[in-house]
Amino acid sequence: MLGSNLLLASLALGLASAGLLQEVPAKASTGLLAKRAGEGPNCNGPNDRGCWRSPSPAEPTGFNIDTDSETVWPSNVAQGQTTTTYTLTVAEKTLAPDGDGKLMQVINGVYPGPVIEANWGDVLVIDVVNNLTNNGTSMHWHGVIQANSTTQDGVNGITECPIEPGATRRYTFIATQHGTSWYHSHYSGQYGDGVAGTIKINGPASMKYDEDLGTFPITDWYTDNSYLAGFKSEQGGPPRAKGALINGKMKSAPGPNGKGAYEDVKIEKGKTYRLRLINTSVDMMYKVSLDNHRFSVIAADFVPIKPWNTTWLFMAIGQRYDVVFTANQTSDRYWFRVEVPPGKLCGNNAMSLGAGQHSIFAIFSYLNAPKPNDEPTSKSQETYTVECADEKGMIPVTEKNVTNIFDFKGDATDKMNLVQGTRDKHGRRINSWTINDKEIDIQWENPTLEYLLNNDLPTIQNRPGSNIYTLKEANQFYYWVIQNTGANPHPIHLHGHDFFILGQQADSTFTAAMTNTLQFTNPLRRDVAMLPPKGYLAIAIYTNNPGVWLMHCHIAWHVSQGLGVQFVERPDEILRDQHVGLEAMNSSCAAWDKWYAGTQFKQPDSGLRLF
Ligand SMILES: [Cu+2]
Repeated sequence: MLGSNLLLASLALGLASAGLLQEVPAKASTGLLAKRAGEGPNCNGPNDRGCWRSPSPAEPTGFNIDTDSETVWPSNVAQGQTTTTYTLTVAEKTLAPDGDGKLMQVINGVYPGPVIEANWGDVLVIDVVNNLTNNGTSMHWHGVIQANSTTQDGVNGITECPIEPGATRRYTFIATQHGTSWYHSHYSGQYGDGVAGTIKINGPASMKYDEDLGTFPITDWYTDNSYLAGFKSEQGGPPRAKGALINGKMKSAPGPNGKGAYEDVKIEKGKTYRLRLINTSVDMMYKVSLDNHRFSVIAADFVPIKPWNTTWLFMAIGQRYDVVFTANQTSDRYWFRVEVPPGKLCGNNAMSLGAGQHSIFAIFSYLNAPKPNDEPTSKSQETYTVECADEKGMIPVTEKNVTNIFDFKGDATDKMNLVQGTRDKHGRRINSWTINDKEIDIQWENPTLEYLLNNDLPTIQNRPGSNIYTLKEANQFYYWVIQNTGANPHPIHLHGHDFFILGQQADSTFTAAMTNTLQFTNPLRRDVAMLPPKGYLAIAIYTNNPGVWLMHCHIAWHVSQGLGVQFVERPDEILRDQHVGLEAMNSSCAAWDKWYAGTQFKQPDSGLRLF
């Protein structure tokens, strides 16, 4: 087991002052909530969600929605920091979330796994126990930037060896950001089979609300287990999902013949609610809405934004949106709708096949609705633009500008050319994906951090399947254009950072002459963005967090088939400044090697997630 009281103590000591990361050069905060009244200790409440901790002699500026949570967070005991502990036990179990029994791999016997809840700045100590029979595991905390704690990122083959059956690994990290996210296995098919749960970090918000309804994950649901679905995807294209689970529930069809049950959320007329939407799918993007109600979006992934209003909201895999809405309609029951935009390679779902087909549903029910047991009769009030593309126009609360010195060369220093191939590493004819002609193909038992620990980075850098890009310089912007040569849109996810989205354009090949079309002034930051079909995604990464960070497509089949790269950021500093060191790396890898030598179940793919 990694971690100890000693490590935890040194971790707390190391955090005596707030803010560990180099701040992005930024303008002064926008002062969205500069004038607020009635602040007191623990000032967050229905009358003031912008406040988190009032100014005091010990904390002259306090903590609020204008605080740049990428660089500053409440971080010692005097500021209310506590240690929050969870144990997550992964095991096989047959569950029937849609009414049909299916052998799953789940956490603590339930799906979704337990909500990990903490306050902004808390230390999270999470023990992951592997009680599976024939599989390792490895737990990733999606969107958590792991400030100076790349060792805790939970990616087998990159930051750790997998946890073998019977073993426990302790993850220790700080909730430096606030908002909504999820955690999931990065090993084999486990996340599609149920090894996933949600994360709720309490903190300030850019808009008032009365009550927090909590996390609301949406995931595609298959008859096949993940291994089989992934295999079919590789051989012949992605299989059709039978539906989608909303907060772990679904009903196969409206009316008396449907199996399973809808998620049914109770709300009270006149109240304003915060709802934390998360797309936890393996192969599906959605448009979501709540009939007759309007959403104000207040956060994109872990980044607070100025309230952005909509009725339909696009959600890529891995993305989160915190939304606020008011129960201001006739007391009744209303459909919450989830649809896959048809004809755009956004996913293939039997419950959402386009116009005239019924949606994937949950129910929001007013407490005094006249027919509390009937299914809603509400209708969608608006249509949506049919596209598989991110929403546009969201503005981060904390303004950060990207230095505009981007001189696009179009070579491997700033371009990633994505091509769909037809061979895997064994030469079999299948779907595969290359970036600059290479598929990622990590080795579970030889994580990149182990090479660093053993002072042998060149070996892993030169290994073709490692797909490593080295970001040497500290506190600089690195610019990347990901160019999509194919018709499939891809949700691109970065570990260790929120990237800046400089541009996204379908059906377009980026050239140096187009640099002046990019947005450098306070662009949206987040950890998942869509790469449009036959187009490009231009991003900037600010190197303020030494570590080894995976960037990959969050369609599980695609990362399985090679769609990923690793950034090795500031390699000389990675081992120096970690909160939790690598003392246990060699022993935990030795334990994995011993178990793996005796199992017949070997790594069949890129090693990342599927299958
Ligand atoms: Cu993809």
